Amino acid sequence: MAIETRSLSDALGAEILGVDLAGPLDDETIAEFRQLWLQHCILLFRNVVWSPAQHVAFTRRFGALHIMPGIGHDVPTNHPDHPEIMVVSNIKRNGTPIGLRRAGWGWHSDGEDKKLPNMGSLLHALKVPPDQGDTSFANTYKAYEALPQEVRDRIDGRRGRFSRAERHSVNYPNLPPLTNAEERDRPDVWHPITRTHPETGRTALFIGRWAVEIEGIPKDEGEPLIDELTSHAVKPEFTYTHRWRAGDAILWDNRCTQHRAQPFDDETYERHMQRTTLEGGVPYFVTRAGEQIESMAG
Ligand SMILES: O=C(O)CCC(=O)C(=O)O
Ligand SMILES: [Fe+2]
Repeated sequence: MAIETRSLSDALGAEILGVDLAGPLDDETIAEFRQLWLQHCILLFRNVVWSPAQHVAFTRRFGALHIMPGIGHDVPTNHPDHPEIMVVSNIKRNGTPIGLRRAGWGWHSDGEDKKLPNMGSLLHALKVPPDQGDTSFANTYKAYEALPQEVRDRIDGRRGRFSRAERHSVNYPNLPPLTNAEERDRPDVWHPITRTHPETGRTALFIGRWAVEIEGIPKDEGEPLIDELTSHAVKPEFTYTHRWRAGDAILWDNRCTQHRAQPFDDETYERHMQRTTLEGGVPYFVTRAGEQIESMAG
């Protein structure tokens, strides 16, 4: 069966038409979803009505699930009955937050500061504000391919140091600083900033808001280069911004995209999203000579 799709933008993304995710789905359909996902980098499903258990079960068909560690002690991150579901929400119940507020209000790919960045994520919108609370996505294959050859030659296979410890309070100014134990749990990691996608073989730019240093490049050159690459990666021609409707679910591939939640008036409006997360492998880059350059500990 050929699944019908609609393109979301010139940059990336396809909407899947005519499939009810709450119904039974055979392996052939899942395999088709995967091919479409690899091709379009993000897939949108509309009118998804399912329980947390169904959300988890559907995601599992794409791979093993990652359970998000808490960040910022005392802030609940995961669903109380389904730890595989991270709750992104500004809603409070009896004065207590039920999820992580202001998650991802800056460009990133999920888990890029971890040793094993997350392969993919599936975000389901349950409650969204009118006319705001969008999420933007960037196609980092396109960003890489658009770089001038001399920049590619300079950065191909180089690793960047991604540091939760150095960037936590910059990226999450609303959260308490990391405790010593949290800092120990999130050591720095060096990832290749040009990354070979393990399924498509294409190269994507892999650099975002946790990167603080590039291997072999002095700090005074490295920092402006990081700024240049991170802003290049999310130029309008590589991006698509999604205006959510309740019931939308987007499955994105963290190996070839970045995303950011667009800041919204979260004092006035409620926004409630639930996310499952797919476990990833060790990032690597394959050079023209066939050498494989992998991430390494910080
Ligand atoms: O709330 C959003 O739009 C995205 C938040 C985020 O970065 C994530 O769920 O991975
Ligand atoms: Fe995210």
